[in-house]
Amino acid sequence: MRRAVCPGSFDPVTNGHVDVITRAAALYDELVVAVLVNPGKAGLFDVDERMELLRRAVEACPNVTVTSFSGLLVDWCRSHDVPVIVKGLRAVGDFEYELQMAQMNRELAGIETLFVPTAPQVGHLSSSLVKQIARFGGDVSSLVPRAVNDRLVARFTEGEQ
Ligand code: COD
Repeated sequence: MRRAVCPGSFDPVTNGHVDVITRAAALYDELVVAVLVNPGKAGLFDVDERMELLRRAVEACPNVTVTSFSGLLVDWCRSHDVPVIVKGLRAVGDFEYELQMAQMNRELAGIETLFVPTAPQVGHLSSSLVKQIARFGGDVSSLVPRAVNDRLVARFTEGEQ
């Protein structure tokens, strides 16, 4: 059974994440999407809400499951017997940071990293840009799954905080 993990903050999931997850799911028997629990950084959405939005976004992929993790990613990989991390790569900025993490994760635990190059139509997307646009009333409906758009509109336009 070939297994891999797609880790991230996913605050919230964007169409860029969905593209990477969908393509990675086609390469492995089982793909786990793992949301980082970071007590030092409050996100816009809490981890349960991020996981719920992710599950809805990937419901067409039967071999994808969604979970959360805290601490070192390689410790999670070892304890769940997952030997591969999948990351999306957008631009040079991503590459420098991701290469460093990939090398470190391999040194720490022998875990390999597979990089999936972003699809051109979603290469400019990031959760932080999406939040910034939505916060000021911009339309992000073409950038995120529908449930995420609805949730962002509820948060920012309809005053739910
Ligand atoms: N197109 C393609 N890929 C994309 C896009 C897009 N438009 N947007 C995001 N991605 C990719 C990112 O490159 C990343 O691979 C993934 O999707 C998740 O992105 P984010 O922004 O939601 O998540 P990050 O980058 O904040 O997640 C960082 C981790 C949680 C993976 C990292 O901090 C981590 O592993 N933390 C655990 C602690 C640890 O082990 N640290 C030691 C590392 S050596």
